[in-house]
Amino acid sequence: SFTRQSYADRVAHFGNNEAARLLLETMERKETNLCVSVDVTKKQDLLDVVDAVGQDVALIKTHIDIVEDFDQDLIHQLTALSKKHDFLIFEDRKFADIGNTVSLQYSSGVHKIASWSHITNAHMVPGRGVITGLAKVGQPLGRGLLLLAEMSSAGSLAKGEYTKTCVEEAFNDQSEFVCGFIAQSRVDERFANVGKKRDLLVLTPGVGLDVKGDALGQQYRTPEEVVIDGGSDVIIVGRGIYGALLDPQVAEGGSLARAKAFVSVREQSQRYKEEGWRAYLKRIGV
Ligand code: 5IU
Repeated sequence: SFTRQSYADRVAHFGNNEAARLLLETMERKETNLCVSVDVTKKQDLLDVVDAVGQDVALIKTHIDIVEDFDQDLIHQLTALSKKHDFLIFEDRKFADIGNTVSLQYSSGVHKIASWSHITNAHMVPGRGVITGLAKVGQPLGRGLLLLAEMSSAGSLAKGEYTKTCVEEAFNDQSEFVCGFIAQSRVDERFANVGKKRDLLVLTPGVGLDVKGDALGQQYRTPEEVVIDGGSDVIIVGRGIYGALLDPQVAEGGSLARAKAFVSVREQSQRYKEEGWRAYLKRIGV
């Protein structure tokens, strides 16, 4: 099973996918399987959180379309931070249209996602054209695609036959542009018989140590549950790390309150980094 192997040993399994190789190499080099998801709506907050957690992560996940004061300089600065701290960028765009449309959404518009995001993701609702449409743009740039095989939210429809088809499409993607899944479990092992099995990454959101969920259907599990029991390769953590920044006192602009919030952000990102890595070492038997 690939989950018993080290990240370093799995690099060679992704000969046709530069983004996956870079991610695994970064995880090994920095000893972290943490991806921080930064869902904030102001450019400076995004950059400040990324700078604060950068040293602890292998990957930063963005929702670039929620940033109110987005401009090209944000991409410039985000890219500079990814070099400074040695991490990759994952725009959580969740493409879900016909191939022709997603290729335009990926390459063009205000955000030009393919030009700066190493990894993005897609729903399989449209059928396999969504993969070929995105591959046309992303593959020449060395990008990688994750299929949304399962979701962390209550009542998700991504289950059963739907999840199985995602695994089938990933195994059958000859181009190997698909490098893994967003999922809550080792879906490639659960459905190992649906195609020609190859190594794929599993990245898992819905990770938190202190609370069980939020008021809008999010459900959290711990890094141990996700990495050891679930066999996931990357933990994706959002508010569990930058939550202190959402305190109304910080929003009101007190610089002392903001400085204190960033102390908490740093502490939490170190905490999740350590928990995730410890779980991984236990899994591979080190
Ligand atoms: N996200 C999920 N669950 C999913 C998928 C994506 O939470 O199944 I697919 C996103 C939503 C948010 C981040 O950007 O991951 C989780 O943030 P919190 O850790 O703050 O809940």
